[in-house]
Amino acid sequence: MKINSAEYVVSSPDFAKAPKPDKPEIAFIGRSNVGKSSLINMLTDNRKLAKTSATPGKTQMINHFIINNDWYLVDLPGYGFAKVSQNARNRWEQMIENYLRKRENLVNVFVLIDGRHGPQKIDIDFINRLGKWEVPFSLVFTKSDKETQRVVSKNVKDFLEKMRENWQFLPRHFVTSAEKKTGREKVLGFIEQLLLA
Ligand SMILES: Nc1nc2c(ncn2[C@@H]2O[C@H](COP(=O)(O)OP(=O)(O)O)[C@@H](O)[C@H]2O)c(=O)[nH]1
Ligand SMILES: [Mg+2]
Repeated sequence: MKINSAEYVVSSPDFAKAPKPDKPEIAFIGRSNVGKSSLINMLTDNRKLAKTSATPGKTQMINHFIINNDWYLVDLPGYGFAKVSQNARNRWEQMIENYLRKRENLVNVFVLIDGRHGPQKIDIDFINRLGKWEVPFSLVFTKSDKETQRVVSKNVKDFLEKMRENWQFLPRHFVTSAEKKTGREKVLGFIEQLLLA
């Protein structure tokens, strides 16, 4: 897919206040600092679209961008930021669960996983909840330039192995680097397929 335009639309505190669901929507989520903003900027070829933040966990809104005047790209607030209160965490849970379960134009969620590490419980738990809610998702292993290919491949393999404990079918997965633009064509090609389906 060629990206002709990418524009910020709005930030919403909950799904009910998000834009009218009149276009297909692809969302991105993951642990704080996993490289979500960097990936969105890399995919859209826009260095400032999703603000790459040095203070993780700060943006607690559902952020809508419109791509090619045709579909919405959604940047969801990250999970697993240690310094937020239980209260803020509960609010996040509620907002995310509502959005993921009720957003009628949601086509797919990309769950970002830090490719430098082995499987983390927090990511597996989140994915298992997606399963319970029957939300379609794929995996993106980020920051692949920060480790050797061998280590990243092992991390991916171990993650998928871990998923097998709960899942009969494994999701599509991609390996990316925002730094090196690795995986850009594959992810965009997959989004194109999703939008055609
Ligand atoms: N080397 C490298 N660093 C990355 C990559 N993606 C993100 N980062 C860095 O990781 C940190 C967190 O990235 P950010 O996109 O803000 O993460 P977010 O909190 O998930 O939105 C920043 O310092 C980024 O520069 C990548 O693919 N390669
Ligand atoms: Mg971010």
